[in-house]
Amino acid sequence: MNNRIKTSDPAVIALCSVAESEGIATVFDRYQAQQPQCGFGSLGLCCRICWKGPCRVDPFGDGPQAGICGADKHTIVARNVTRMMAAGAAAHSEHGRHIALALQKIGKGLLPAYRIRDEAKLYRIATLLNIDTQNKEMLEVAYDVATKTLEDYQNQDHHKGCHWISATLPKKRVELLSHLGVLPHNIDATVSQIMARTHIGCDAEPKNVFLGGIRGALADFNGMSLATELSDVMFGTPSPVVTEANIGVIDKNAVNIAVNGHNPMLSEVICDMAREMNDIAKGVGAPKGINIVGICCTGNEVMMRHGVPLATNYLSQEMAILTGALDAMVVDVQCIMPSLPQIGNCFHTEVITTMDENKMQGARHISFHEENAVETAREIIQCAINAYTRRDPKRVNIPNIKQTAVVGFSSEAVMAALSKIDADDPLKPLVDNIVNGNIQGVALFAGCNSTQTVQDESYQVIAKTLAANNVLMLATGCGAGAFAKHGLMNQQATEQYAGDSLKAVLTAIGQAAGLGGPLPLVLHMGSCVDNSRAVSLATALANRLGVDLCDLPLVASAPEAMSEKAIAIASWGVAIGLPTHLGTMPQVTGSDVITDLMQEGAKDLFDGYFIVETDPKIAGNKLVDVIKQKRQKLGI
Ligand code: SF4
Ligand code: MSK
Repeated sequence: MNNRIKTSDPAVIALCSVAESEGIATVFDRYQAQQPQCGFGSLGLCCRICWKGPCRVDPFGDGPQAGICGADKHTIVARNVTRMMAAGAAAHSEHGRHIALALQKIGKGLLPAYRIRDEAKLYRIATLLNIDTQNKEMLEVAYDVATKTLEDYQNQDHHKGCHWISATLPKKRVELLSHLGVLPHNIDATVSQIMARTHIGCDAEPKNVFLGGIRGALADFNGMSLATELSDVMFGTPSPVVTEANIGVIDKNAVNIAVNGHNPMLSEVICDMAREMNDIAKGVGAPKGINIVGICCTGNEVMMRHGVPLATNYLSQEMAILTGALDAMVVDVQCIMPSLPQIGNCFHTEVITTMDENKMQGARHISFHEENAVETAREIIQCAINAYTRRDPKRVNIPNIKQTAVVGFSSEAVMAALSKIDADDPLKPLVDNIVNGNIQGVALFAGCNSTQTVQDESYQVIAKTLAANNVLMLATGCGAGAFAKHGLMNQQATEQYAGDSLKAVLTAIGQAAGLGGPLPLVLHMGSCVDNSRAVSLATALANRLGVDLCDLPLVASAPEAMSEKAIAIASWGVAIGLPTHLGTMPQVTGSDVITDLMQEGAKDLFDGYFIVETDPKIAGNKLVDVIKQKRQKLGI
């Protein structure tokens, strides 16, 4: 591997050579250009909260030990990380608000492009939220579910927690969080309060600031839970589907359109319209018509619901354009590199922004609103078809690298598979196999890609360690993308890497569920907003056993955590009682008060804690040890 190109993905390595020969800078070049990165920032010791700053605290104790206002290193670090959690909560919760508002409009019959695709789930959610469904039409129930959901953005009563947290976490956990004063009552107010309390001259008690951040992280959980569940109602609850992943899914004989970002509102309609417009693409000379591929979490959304192949994950999104065969990249929100239009301009690729609050210099903007979703999707697809006619075949270079992936394991899909073994008590086979040790524990992989590590490598190393130790694995977001691209989300991987007892269980369930073989080694649970799916499953397990989440042999791992959303996810993971591994260094190590709080302090408060370990081999072993300790404590 070229040391400059920090990836384990052979397709990325191949396309970086194209970039190099064409003189195009990629994320890896910009990473190099940033070296050495600021030590103060890396430790979280730089404050830019007011214009007297920036202020920096000397980590070696020789220089200044406080900012101009007097804030010390602990306050500065606490404020910085807490604001990150608020930004993560805002991102997921804006996504959720968009979905909830759309469902409310569907309930009023105002969005003809959309419909309720999972009616049974709508009614289950109504029951969960204590909504009376007697004598109501389905659309009325949809309206009521959306309206009650939106109360989580509006409630002003501090004594009433958000509906979705109360409905989705075990009762014991909700009581603990309430007792600790970290249960959000309103997503927007929680984010706003964090911004207010971290303004200059406000909350300067580091632990108090950090616990305010934890409340923000729990607001993040609330926002993502409602986004996930209501998306299922509108677009269908995922069930297992076989597809492919990595850059080889781009097809030189088709008009290739990549959907990138997070929000499925537009990409769902693009998938529908692509089928309708296929012949137009053939008419301009693309023999295979239109080929939709996914990137990042919009990619995960359409992959798990429609089997749309995944081109790549976050860090390598530029590579899709470097194939010379991508005709359009359509982006919505979050984790979209601002470099894309520049690279698109080196080829014929149309980079199209679609959300009015998320534009990029140099991109074409086609404004998306649900009311005109069909027209917008058609305009975008036509734009891609036009671009195809400008494609230069001599510059097409698609590495033939892809892997089979079986994706779409929503918690409902997992329960459905288990019910094939025990229809009366679907959780029993899982419980029995955890108790008898065939499954030692469960690990949720979440999070991103980061240039701090070698792209996708830690995911693979940790997963192979856990698999050999009979740990059942779930994955979301760009972690799921990594596993799919590297062939760890298929049945062969189970045969190759699972420990004997895990393999036997995955085979029994897979056979019973009609997959003709074992379940994949790592179960794909969706996009990063879908981390709540794993919590639903864990809550069902905890409720079944009458214990709290922290009592179960569950761990979480974010080997390449990078975004503010990932910080928020990891923090609520800790707050709900999960030992949570970070494989990248969080920007908090400048304060021992905060690092202690994230480890020992959090353990005392939540029975969950952060494990920071950048070496994936050691991290895998540490997670296995944590699972063993949990089992011992449970007496199993
Ligand atoms: Fe400096 Fe205080 Fe202003 Fe931060 S808030 S920049 S530490 S003066
Ligand atoms: S896209 S937040 S890099 S998972 Fe969900 Fe991937 Fe992380 Fe963005």
